[in-house]
Amino acid sequence: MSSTTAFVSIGDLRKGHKAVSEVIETGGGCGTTGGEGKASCGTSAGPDDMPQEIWDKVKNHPCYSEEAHHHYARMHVAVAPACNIQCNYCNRKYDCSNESRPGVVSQKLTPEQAVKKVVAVASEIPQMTVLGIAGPGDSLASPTKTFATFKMLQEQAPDIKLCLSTNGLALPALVDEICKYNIDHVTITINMVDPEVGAKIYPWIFWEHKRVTGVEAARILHEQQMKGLEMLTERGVLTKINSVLIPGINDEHLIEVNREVKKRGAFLHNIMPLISEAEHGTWFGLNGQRGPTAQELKAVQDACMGGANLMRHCRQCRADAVGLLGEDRSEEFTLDKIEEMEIVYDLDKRRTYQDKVEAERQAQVDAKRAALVAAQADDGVDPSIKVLVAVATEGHGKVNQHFGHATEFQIFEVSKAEALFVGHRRVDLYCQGGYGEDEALPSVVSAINDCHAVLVSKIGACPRDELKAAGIEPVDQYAHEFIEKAALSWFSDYRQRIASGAITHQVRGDAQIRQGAFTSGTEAAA
Ligand code: CLF
Ligand code: SF4
Repeated sequence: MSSTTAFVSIGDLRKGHKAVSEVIETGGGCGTTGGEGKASCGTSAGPDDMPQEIWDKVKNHPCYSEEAHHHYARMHVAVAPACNIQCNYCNRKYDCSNESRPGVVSQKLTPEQAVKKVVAVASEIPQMTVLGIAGPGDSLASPTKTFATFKMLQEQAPDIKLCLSTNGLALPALVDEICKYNIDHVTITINMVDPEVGAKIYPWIFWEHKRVTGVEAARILHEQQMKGLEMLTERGVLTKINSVLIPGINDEHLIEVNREVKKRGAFLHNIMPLISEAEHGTWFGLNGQRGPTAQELKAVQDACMGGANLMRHCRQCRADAVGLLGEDRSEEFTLDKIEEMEIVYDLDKRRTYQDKVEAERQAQVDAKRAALVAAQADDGVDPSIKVLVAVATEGHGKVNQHFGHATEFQIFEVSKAEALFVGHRRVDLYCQGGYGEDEALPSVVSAINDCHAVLVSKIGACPRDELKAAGIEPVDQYAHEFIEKAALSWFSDYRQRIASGAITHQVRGDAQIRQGAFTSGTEAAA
């Protein structure tokens, strides 16, 4: 750590510690400024919670702002094929698990093809505000391709924020290059701060032209990750840490990881579930290493509360994902389709559209505030009651999806004090070809069986009955309303029913599902 630099997280700023601007001043370097004052980040923070300069960087980044992810899209371009380490959850057939999900193979692009694709997407999807390079290998193991792409984009699409994800091994040597291209957002995958733990995750790294194995490999990787994080913090780059939760290997250890990355100025910590199936062919998959349940994931995330701020809305995107988090429109933008498109990059049109998005977002914030005021009225019911609510949504922050069309539910923890996004649960599609798929229903119910209610725009009689039988209330009366408002309104109604004696509050059990989708793979290592 530089002797002139104090590392602080945004959470520290709220408590009155040094602001990012001070860190930048003492550490020198390029980039951004921060400011004094209260700041937090958390996934749901808003403009009142952080310095304006930081809010400007995160407000339309769907990963760095939970609120933004309802409205703004990101895209990845797969220009970085190589990797310089081996993770036991990667079998080099799938996209990089720094930022991906299994079972998909990216169309690899040259930097020129990538830039063409970004401009095409930006002209079709004006709310696409962030371009990330996240594989399919490691973005910094192919620095020439990665930075050539960023350089061209900076010139051709200057309003798009640039973002990259890396395992961190090559990071310290490339931090200055990152700053040169105004890359404001960097993700480092950090699964351990103890090389003994690391040796169970990384069999080898490729370092200084040699393959290094075991604890020594993990030690070098750890040192490079910490150094890279410190250097980014010194320069005011917002750095998010992704950690893969591997039960029995780093579950408890991630609390220490959270503490160490907070000390070094990490902006967000995103703890993601490992999925490790034998058919993926990874070392973990073939050796019986399981992924965490939703409950295990939430328990580790909850144990980290109060440390580095947590991101809980990650969708583990593939390395060529396009669209809102949780949706993938990459099939609409394959190279042959782009060739046939008439591409006009109209900055004014993009700005006009984004102004409308901001108006909608403000309406959502206002609706939530009003609902919170109503929820806080004294009703004589235990004020500490907290419940989980599942929500079917297609975006725009609204309850706007049919139960049968949902492939995931957003989960909100609702109390008198807040409606807090705490994760999402992937489910099998219930409605297929216009008919309910009864075989899918038990798995959907079990995925949300720790929730008291499911908010949907519409639901058929059969799933309605099944949900009720499982003790989950199907609710369609808030169709097309903003999610937090709907969740808080339902909760107020729920409390009134308790107050009137119509129902009694029940504590619900755990969801018995594996959470998320995660392994990956990639191209050959260097
Ligand atoms: Fe991509 Fe990552 Fe940038 Fe986002 S994804 S490089 S920070 S623009 Fe986001 Fe996707 Fe999760 Fe990554 S949801 S996998 S955290
Ligand atoms: Fe690990 Fe595979 Fe990503 Fe390389 S490409 S960092 S081996 S997951």
